[in-house]
Amino acid sequence: MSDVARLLTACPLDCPDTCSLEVTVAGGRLVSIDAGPANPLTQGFICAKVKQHARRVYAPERVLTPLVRVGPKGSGDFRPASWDEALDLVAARISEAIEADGGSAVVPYLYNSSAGLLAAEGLTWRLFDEIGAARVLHTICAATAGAAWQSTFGSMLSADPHDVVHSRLVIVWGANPAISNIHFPPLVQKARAAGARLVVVDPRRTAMARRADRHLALRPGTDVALVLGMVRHLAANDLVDRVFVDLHATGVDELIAAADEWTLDRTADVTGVAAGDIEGFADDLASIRPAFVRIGWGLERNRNGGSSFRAVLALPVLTGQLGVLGAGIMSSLSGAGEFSLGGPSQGRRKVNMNHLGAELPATRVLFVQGSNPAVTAPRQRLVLEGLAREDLFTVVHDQVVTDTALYADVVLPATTHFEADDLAGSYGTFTRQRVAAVIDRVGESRTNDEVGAGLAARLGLDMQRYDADPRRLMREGLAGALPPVAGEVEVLREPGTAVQFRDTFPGFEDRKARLAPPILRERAVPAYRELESDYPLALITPATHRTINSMFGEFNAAEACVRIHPNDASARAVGDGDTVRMWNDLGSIAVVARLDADLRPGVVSMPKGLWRRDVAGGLTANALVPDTLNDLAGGACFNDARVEIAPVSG
Ligand SMILES: Nc1nc2c(c(=O)[nH]1)N[C@H]1C(S)=C(S)[C@@H](COP(=O)(O)OP(=O)(O)OC[C@H]3O[C@@H](n4cnc5c(=O)[nH]c(N)nc54)[C@H](O)[C@@H]3O)O[C@H]1N2
Ligand SMILES: Nc1nc2c(c(=O)[nH]1)N[C@H]1C(S)=C(S)[C@@H](COP(=O)(O)OP(=O)(O)OC[C@H]3O[C@@H](n4cnc5c(=O)[nH]c(N)nc54)[C@H](O)[C@@H]3O)O[C@H]1N2
Ligand SMILES: [Mo]
Repeated sequence: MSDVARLLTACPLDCPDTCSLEVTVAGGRLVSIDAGPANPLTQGFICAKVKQHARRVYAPERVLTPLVRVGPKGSGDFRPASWDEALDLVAARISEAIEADGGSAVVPYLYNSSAGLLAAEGLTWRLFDEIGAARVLHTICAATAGAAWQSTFGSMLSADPHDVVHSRLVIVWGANPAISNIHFPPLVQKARAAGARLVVVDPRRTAMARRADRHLALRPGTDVALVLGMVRHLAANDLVDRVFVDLHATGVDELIAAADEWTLDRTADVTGVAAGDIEGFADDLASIRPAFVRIGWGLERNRNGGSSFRAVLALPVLTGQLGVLGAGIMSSLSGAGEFSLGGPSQGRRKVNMNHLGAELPATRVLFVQGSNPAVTAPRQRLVLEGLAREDLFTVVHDQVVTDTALYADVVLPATTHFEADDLAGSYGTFTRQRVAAVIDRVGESRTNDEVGAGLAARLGLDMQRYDADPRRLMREGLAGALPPVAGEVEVLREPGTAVQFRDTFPGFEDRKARLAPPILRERAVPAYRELESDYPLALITPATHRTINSMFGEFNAAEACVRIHPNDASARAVGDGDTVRMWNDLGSIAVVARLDADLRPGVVSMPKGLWRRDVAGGLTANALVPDTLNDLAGGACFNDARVEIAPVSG
């Protein structure tokens, strides 16, 4: 058939892999999505979610025209409106709010975690910046990891995932790549086939942990204690690489002094990991070379997140496990490519994303773009109460009617990345790719930049700065450099050329790693804080293979269940498949229990990204998650939720 085309593009969703895509379009409709050839990491296969992405493009939940609320907040009762009517209304409400209470009464909750660079950093940012709106701090994910890295290594690049094949000791720490970074495990397999040992540090027996030579199933939030125990063991047994640290690090003695109280017994007691495993792991790290550490985001999401992340970064430094191919620390790779559309200046009022619920009472206009805080933010009940307030004017720009959009006064239809040109940066590969419009706009959807421009015109801003043409924005962001063309990849660093302490060094004048910079909340050196709680079970909420955060939840939700270790279940007379009540002081939810011996006792787990309709009663795990902040950069404490569980009688 002549109207069938195979077209090349890239996936900008919030995932490290950044797959190249080859899509089939027939009669103007997207019919299938496969792996494209360009990105060397992602050749051959893509995830099951994006395979089905066409279902979201044409979903019944898709927003096709602007919508204006006619029913009560939360009801989803809207009438269609023209773009002119909708944008006039939004601009008028923004102007009124600024006149009455100043710019800080307007809160632009722009996250765009799953969008390209133009959508995420473009004209809506510029708009809210120029009108002096509040500044929403992106603290919900990776802020802590980023600050920990910056303070230890400055601008030094992450290790390249491809280089893991040269490693003899692979350490996967607080990451679940079999689900959240699916092209990484095959590379680890290659290393293992060549004889590498695999160590996994995770409270759950993940798919990788099951295959590992050593699995340290620590208690959530205790990574810093584990590291300090290892540091003490290394120092006591003369296993610190003194030649390496003398050349390449500062703060070594402070860190070792801080570890002094962390005997193996105490470390085992706090972390729940056997002393022999702690010692054995430390000995491996000191002797098996080269070692590659893939550090994830699981360990930042608790009160000790900054300390833990900083502590883990110090281990390869202390043991001199850097400087050769196959050694290194892989975290976010996003530092490699220059791209800037100016970025926001300092807004008047700063709003930590994790505090959305608490900040809503002082907000008159909430503008949500590329985020779904009704289900992804902590303290869900407080967020929903705030969103239900009649005198809050809420605008949601999204592709589908999300749980957040149900509370909007105005919903604006957004393009998917199959409908607009953009650029895909990457935090898991050293690449930049073109995102290409491969189908026509569905409904009347508009890009984030077009919405920014539409509002700028109505708010009387200088329209020279609001040209939403993607090619022009690409040129501006790339400072004149040519953007990659569709189907080709711009490789920012070739594999084997970003070896830390050989090709890329800490971005400080002395080019040394800083193991004790004074940036943590309480002390310069990483410190462990206990969590006081009357509730005995630690609830964690990791990613699942079915959704990206809450995206695809409209048709592909994970089962709304709580996983619990059989011992914890039997102590509570809970059987597999029983409906249970799970509660703490913040709320109570009813879910099905699944017995799961892969969890460590004392830890229960629920999927992140569920929609409200998936759970009876309409509250998800985030109804039990506190909005406390961790010890670095105001990061989230999702995994500091503590709960109790009981069968629902009758
Ligand atoms: N399929 C899929 N892929 C995704 C996503 C998704 O939703 N679905 N989300 C994307 C996003 S936004 C992100 S940020 C990344 C996140 O990707 P990952 O870094 O893999 O993050 P998580 O799934 O949050 O947690 C990873 C692991 O940390 C463990 N963990 C929890 N608490 C602790 C702790 O205190 N210490 C240690 N050592 N481990 C702990 C969990 O059991 C889990 O197995 O994945 C991205 N990729
Ligand atoms: N309990 C618990 N909660 C968590 C986490 C956890 O571990 N536990 N993880 C946290 C993490 S890691 C993250 S990153 C956050 C993510 O939190 P959110 O950013 O709220 O994540 P998503 O649910 O992916 O929402 C993104 C929305 O953007 C829309 N969208 C995609 N592309 C575009 C576009 O181009 N334009 C517009 N206007 N909209 C677009 C999608 O349809 C989707 O509704 O969630 C956090 N929430
Ligand atoms: Mo994230």
